[in-house]
Amino acid sequence: MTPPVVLTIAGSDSSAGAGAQADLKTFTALGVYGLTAITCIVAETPGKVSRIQPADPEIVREQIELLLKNFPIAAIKTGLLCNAEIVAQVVRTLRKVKRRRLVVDPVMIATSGRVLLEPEAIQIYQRDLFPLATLITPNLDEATGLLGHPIRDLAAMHRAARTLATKYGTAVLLKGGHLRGRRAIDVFSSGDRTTEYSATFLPGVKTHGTGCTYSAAIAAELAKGAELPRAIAVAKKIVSSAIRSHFVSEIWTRENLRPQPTSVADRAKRCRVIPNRADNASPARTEGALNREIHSRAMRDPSVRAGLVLSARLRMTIRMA
Ligand code: PXL
Repeated sequence: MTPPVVLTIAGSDSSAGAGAQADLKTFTALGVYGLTAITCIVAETPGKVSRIQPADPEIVREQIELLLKNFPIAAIKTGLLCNAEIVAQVVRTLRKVKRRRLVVDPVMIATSGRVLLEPEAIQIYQRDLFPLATLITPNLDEATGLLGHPIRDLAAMHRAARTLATKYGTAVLLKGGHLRGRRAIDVFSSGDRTTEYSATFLPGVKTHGTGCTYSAAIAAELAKGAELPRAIAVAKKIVSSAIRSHFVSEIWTRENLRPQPTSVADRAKRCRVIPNRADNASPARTEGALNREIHSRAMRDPSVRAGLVLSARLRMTIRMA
């Protein structure tokens, strides 16, 4: 059986945590085949955009049209579209798509706070792109920009999601991660219904590319035939697990850069893996079991696997130095 095909129209993130790279990793993890139409090249590290080079709008159009003609694309997502000309070109090509399943992530502001879209481009989003979408996925900053007033609590999120759904004639998933409560709650509105999607908020994790991963996962699930509410529920779980695993991955990297590991109990405490009684009986086994536990946990998550490769490379470099 061939896997469903999903297209992302997005920017390239050199640090590969966001943008088309994050989308592709998510598609692969969810068992769909990912295609890309690149809109711009962003030189950046997590949290710091250095430079953005837009692609020629014509090459953006050509990538999309070529892919639409040659692949059975089951769902599409848009990420960073960079400027007004590219947004307009994307709208023109997407209007021609029949039976469109389109997730629009209105990437307007980077996590670092950098504004990524000019006002003219935002106007085209609102007038032309949003009405073509199956779902739009603004975060609180983006929704605040679209509505012109701040959204301070959950009740205001419900009102904002409903208003945006009516205003643009599309379903809305308003992401509330930025509210900084004990739960990370998102509000879905499709005009007639409003649903909350909730997960534990993990403070202190530096996130980069979670919005991209979230919308890519929704598009992947839609391509597999899921209805919107189910696609969002699956995607929310994946993003939360990626954020949790990222935490494990950071510890893993730190631990493996240590020249002399400390005691097993100490290591276990730091790794938040409590050795079981049988392991306690034999320190040598505990060390190995602990490593295997951390490793197998991390290896279950593809984004963490990338972190592990990086940590292995760092170790090699340190040994060679
Ligand atoms: O996370 C937003 C985002 C999306 N796409 C690209 C980016 C960024 C953030 O910097 O670089 C390409």
